[in-house]
Amino acid sequence: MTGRLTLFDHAGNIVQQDAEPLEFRGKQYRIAKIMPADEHYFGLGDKTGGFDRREQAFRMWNSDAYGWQESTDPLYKSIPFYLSYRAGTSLGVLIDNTWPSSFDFGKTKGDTFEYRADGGPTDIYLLYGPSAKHVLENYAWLTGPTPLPPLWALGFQQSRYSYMSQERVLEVAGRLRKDRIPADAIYLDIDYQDKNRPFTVNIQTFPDLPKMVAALHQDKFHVVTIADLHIADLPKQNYLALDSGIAGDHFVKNADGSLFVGPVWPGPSVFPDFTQKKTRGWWGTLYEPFAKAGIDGYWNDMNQPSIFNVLKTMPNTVMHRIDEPGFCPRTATHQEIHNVYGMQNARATFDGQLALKPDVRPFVLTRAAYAGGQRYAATWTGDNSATWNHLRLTTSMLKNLGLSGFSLAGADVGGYAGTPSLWLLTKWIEIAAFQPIDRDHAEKGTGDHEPWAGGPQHEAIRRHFIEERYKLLPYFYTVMEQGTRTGLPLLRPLFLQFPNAAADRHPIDVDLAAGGEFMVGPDLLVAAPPFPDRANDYDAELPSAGWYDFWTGKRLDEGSTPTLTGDTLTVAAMSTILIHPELATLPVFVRPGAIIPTEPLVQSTVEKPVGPLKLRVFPGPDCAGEIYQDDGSTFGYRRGEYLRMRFTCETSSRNGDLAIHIGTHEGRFPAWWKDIVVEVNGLKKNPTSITVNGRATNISSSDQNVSITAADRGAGIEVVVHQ
Ligand code: NBV
Repeated sequence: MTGRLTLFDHAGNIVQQDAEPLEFRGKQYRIAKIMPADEHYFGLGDKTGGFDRREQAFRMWNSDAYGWQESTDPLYKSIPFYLSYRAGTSLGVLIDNTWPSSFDFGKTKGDTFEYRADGGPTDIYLLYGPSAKHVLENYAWLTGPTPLPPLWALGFQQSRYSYMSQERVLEVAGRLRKDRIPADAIYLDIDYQDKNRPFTVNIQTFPDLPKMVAALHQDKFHVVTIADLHIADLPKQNYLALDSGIAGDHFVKNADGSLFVGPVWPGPSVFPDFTQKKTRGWWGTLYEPFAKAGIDGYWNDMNQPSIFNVLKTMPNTVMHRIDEPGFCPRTATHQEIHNVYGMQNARATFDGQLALKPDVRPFVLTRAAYAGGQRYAATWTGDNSATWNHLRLTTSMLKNLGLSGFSLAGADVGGYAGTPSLWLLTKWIEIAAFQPIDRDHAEKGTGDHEPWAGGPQHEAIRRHFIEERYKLLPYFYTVMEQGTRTGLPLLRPLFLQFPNAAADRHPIDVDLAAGGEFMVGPDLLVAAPPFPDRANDYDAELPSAGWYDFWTGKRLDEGSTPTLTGDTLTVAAMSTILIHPELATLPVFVRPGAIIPTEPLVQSTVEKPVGPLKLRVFPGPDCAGEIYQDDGSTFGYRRGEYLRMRFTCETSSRNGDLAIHIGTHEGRFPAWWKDIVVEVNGLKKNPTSITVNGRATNISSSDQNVSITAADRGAGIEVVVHQ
């Protein structure tokens, strides 16, 4: 027995093979696997260093990485899941071991993957696709999908460390409305608290939190407050979070049984023992006054946990108690629990919200996480910097987070540390408008970051992109809902959607020409510049022929912009286009065969759109689309209060007519619209007529597209564009 594993597929091909036998040294062990030369590796959450993990090594130890740069590792999360990808075939590997460990994808030994752990019980799951989509579906089945978020979480969010007073919060919110920048959430960072003590309010600067929240609700904002886990060690001072925690024995202890105390923002602090069910239950109750004040979401920061000591966290010897159904009660050292501590914190917050408001979908934002943490919280990439390089890094970080189960993720827009230049902030807002969490956030002491910073010229561009996001919300939300069933993330790499784009079936995202690209759902491709600070022209790769320009609706191979420069990868279907970057524009392309639902502009998701649903039809192969709607906040959809419609289209090979099928209304949720505008893009010539359910109808046309309006009674509509 060597403990050496070889995995075959049904046809007898080797899928994965250990390079050397399992090796043990005391509690430590090492796994070594062969890395075929053409295999690529993705996942491990938002670790930096490029999209493909090949030739890189990473450590799993959740760390407060303020000021992190491209080479910094470890960061805030440990997600020990990766996909290997070779010629279109993918295997998912989850090494479920919470202990400190490392993944080395051939950095030390060119052709060998090495996993080392300092110890720990380990379950290894090998999830064979063979498609990457199937791997993600299996991974979601195993660790849980990202749940359907409240709709407002997909809106624009405004934050800063910190808006220092109630007046300032209202002023920022008011300015967003006055300047007509659509927005849905505003954040309160630690300074709203009394001396940085979690679950308190500074009544000097926030004299009436419920009143402020009510005013913000009135103005169609949602309010998210930070709620860190370090509880100030202030006995006998009527600090409820501490007193109730002590009374319930909810804090972690040193090996000698004394309370572990460590310094954080509020001074000496104690830390909840989140691996106990009863402690998570107690933690949830601390939110009650905030829920009563109307707070809509919570932000769990500093949960690596961060401590201002030499170790920057708890010593390994601190003891946690594991006590919950399904587990044998025992104690565990911090060394074992560290990497799951933040996830258990987010879990306690999420479950607490459900207990307080059982019919409201919770929104939690967490900095630390472990595999499966997506069940409880959205996440962000921590304290990034206001530099062009950090803007560039967001793409690969968010793609890898999406492949690691976290569909709801973002990076601080504009960069946290430092003040962005005006163009950097503008470009960041442009790109982030297409990323799942769109939250503008900044560190204390930095210059203004809000969309109006720098004057009306920049504000107009930023507004335009945020507006575009709002019009696309039906599409974003539909893709999020699909993800709850398929495990597919909103922001995704191209190879997930187009595994066969290249002749050798390599993942095209690793090509230089695709360096800045990402997909939003199955149909939109954002071709951000691979180096956004460079003014040079760049190539963007499209995974098949016939793509459309999202902004104009024109088919690329027929329009004048941009130039096709040929076919670099010998695949007739794939194309490379030359893009001349402009600071005020962002190339976005649409898959031929997409039908994208869009809505009339609103200033907040609280507003019901006024006007028709617009379906943007981009004829092509596998033509299909969908819209999913519900009340955006409750679990009513589980009781049938949702609306789903499916769309397809096909072009007749006989006469070139384009038939568009608009499905019936499924579910009981009422549509906001009465009419549907069907906009058909990329027609080669003007149609002779368009019929709706067999009757000729009025056509409006521009030089890019033709559209018709049809009444939607929910029974299905047939539109035929006669050529
Ligand atoms: O709560 C203050 C900040 C917060 O704004 C930031 O987003 C977190 O990542 N927080 C870190 C603690 C301060 C660290 C310097």
